[in-house]
Order: sequence, then structure tokens, then C-alpha cells
Amino acid sequence: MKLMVTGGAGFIGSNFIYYELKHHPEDTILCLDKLTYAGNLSTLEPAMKNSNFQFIRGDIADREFVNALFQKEKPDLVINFAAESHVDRSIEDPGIFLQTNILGTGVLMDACRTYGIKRYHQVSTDEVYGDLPLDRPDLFFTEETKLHTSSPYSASKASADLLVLAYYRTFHLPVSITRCSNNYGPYHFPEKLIPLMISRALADEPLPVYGKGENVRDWLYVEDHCAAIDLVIRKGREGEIYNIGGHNERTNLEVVKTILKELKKPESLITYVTDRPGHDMRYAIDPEKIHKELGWLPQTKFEDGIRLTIKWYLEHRQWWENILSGEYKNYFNTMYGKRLHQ
Ligand code: NAD
Ligand code: TDX
Repeated sequence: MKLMVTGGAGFIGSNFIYYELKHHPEDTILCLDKLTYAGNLSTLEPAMKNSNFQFIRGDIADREFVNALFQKEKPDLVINFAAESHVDRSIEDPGIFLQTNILGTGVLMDACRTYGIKRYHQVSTDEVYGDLPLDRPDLFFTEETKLHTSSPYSASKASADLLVLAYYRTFHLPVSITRCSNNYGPYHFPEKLIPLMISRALADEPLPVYGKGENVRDWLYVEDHCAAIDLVIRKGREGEIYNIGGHNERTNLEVVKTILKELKKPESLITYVTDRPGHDMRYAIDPEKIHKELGWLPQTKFEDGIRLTIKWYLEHRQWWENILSGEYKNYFNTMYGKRLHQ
């Protein structure tokens, strides 16, 4: 089968590409990525050596380009990771979130309708459900929880989900959706909580914790997320939504203190800063459906996953130091500019 992985130069998409190359060496993978600030081609360097892998630079919201690509490549499965993914950026400037996350999803699905597809899979988020109160630990998001978004980012993701379900009902496009909790692990862009805190703690810089640091996230090791998506695209039912989460709830303060302890850095680095506007209090996924239907369970406990992640960041300093210095933006032109489609 030929898989088109959009957004594969980002955090989860790249981990998914490595998961697929390892577990399904018989398949071919075409990565389509615009290489925004969040896309890092050096992340895919090992994959480039694999003859089953191809990289194409392009925008999922560019209809003409996407149609031409589908006509040429005719993928069997499309897994859409491409998105603007950072909540804080969506608060600063929502426009590109609407363009990529909503319009881009529509453009991809229109191409799927025109050229045929076995499955279009939308990688969504638990943020579409809004948040849960801190004083109700008995509550969890199920697939039936109503959409109740807080940020321009989550509203754009919820809009895309509605579009995907509409294409299923009206056009019978074979679709599926997964809604996942916070991921962490290798190749996580250092603007997000965990890699930001690791890189800043290593530099003995203040660690900016929003508000009181009491907000709760349900952390999932990225490889467990990839395993779940792999199951859904191959064995999951069409037209269905599957929640993916690890029952690994931690307050932000707990996460930051764990990182400091592992790195043997003082808690005095913690600096409380003004809260994120509209900041969601707690996310917590009920993953019963994907467990019962497809047998998926997360394999990595938070204590193990955070150690693996810190080890990875210590062993791959060049990767994130190049991002912090801006050097990674030159990688495409110097290494691949002449060799790849643009
Ligand atoms: P990321 O920001 O690390 O990567 C996004 C990738 O998409 C980048 O490589 C970027 O270049 C590419 N991209 C952006 N706009 C594009 C466009 N118009 N055309 C083509 N490529 C484009 O994001 P991530 O954390 O890997 O998230 C991947 C997906 O998973 C997103 O859809 C996100 O909403 C969802 N998600 C993320 C998390 C999480 O914890 N990171 C949790 C749940 C769901
Ligand atoms: O500097 C910070 N200080 C801080 O306290 C940052 C960057 C974050 N935070 C807090 C805000 C959140 O409560 O940490 C928590 C996690 O923040 P992010 O890493 O920005 O993730 P979040 O907003 O929870 O969204 C993530 O999970 C769901 C992804 O970025 C989304 O793409 C995904 O859909």
C-alpha cells in the first residue's frame, strides 16, 4: 500500500513514519509537508535512506498542487498530521490555523474523492472537547462528549473534524478520526511544555509556568499514539472516532518538577508567569472504545517515558540546538534543495 503522510516533518508525523517503516516495510510512504517553522527535514534524514520513502514539499491547502500530486501518486491511505499545532500561536494569530487546519483538510478530502482512496484518516485532538474541572476526577472525555472548544487552535481542529464527518455522511468518503491527548517523546518541537522545559533547564534558564501550574494534561508517549493510529487506519471502522489517551494525568508543575529532578537542577528555576488566556484546566481521555474494539493499550508509563525523552534530548542536543539557533531552516536548501520536488 502507498501511504501519504501529511505533516511528516513534524513531531508526531515523523515518529509515525519511523513506526510504519519499522512495522510495515512492505508499504511505501510519501511524506507531504510544507516545512513551516515546525517542520524539520533533518528529522527525516534516516528515512531518506529508505527506498520506500519519498519526501515532497508542499501545502495541503494548495488545491492545484494537491490535485496534481494525487493524480500522479494515487495514495491508498492518507493520514493527515499537517496542522498548525501550538495553542499559544493560535491566540497570537489565528488566521493560518483556519487556512491549514480547516481549508487544508477540505482540500485533501476533495482530492481523495476525485482520485479514490481506501481511507482518509484525520489526526485530531482531545482539545476539541474543551476541558474538565479539577474537582471532578471521575469525569473523562468519551467519543460522545460534546465539542466545546476554547482556543482558535482547538476550534479549527473541531471544525476540521466536523468536515470529515460531513464528507463521510454526504459523499461516503471512507474516513476515520482519532482524538489524542498530549504527546511527548523524540522530535517534539521545543516550544511545547516538555521539550521547552528540558532545553531551558539544561541552560539554567527560568522555566515559565503559566498561572499556578495546576492545569492537568493526560500524557501519552508518542510511540503509543503511533501504534494506535496504525491500528485504526488498518482495522478501525469507517466513519468512526477513536479517543486515544494514556491515563497518565499530571499537573504541569508535577511535570516540570520531574524534569528538574531527573536533570538534577534546582526548583528555583521555576518562574510563574501570566496565565494563557482561556487556559483549559484538565484533559483526560477515556480510551475504552479503542481498547475494546482494537485491543490497543498504551505501553509506556509516564515515569519511563519521561526518562526516555530526557535521554533522547541529551543525546540529540544538535537537533534542538539547531532549532533554537534557527540553523535547521537552512537544512532543506543545503542538503535537498536541488534533489527534491518543491
Ligand atoms: P507539529 O507542529 O510538530 O508538526 C506539524 C507539521 O505539519 C510540520 O512538519 C509542518 O511543517 C506541517 N505543516 C503545517 N502546515 C502545513 C501545510 N499547510 N501543509 C503541509 N504541511 C504543513 O505538530 P504535531 O505535534 O506533530 O501534531 C501533529 C498532529 O497531531 C496535528 O494535527 C495536531 O493537531 C495533532 N495532535 C497533536 C498532539 C500533541 O500533543 N502534539 C496531541 C493531539 C493531536
Ligand atoms: O511555557 C509553557 N508553560 C506552561 O505552563 C508552555 C509552552 C506551556 N505551559 C502549559 C500550558 C498547558 O497547560 O503546559 C501545558 C501544555 O502546554 P503545550 O505544550 O503548549 O500543550 P497544550 O496546550 O496542552 O496542547 C498540546 O496538546 C494537545 C499540543 O500542543 C496540541 O497540538 C494538542 O492538540
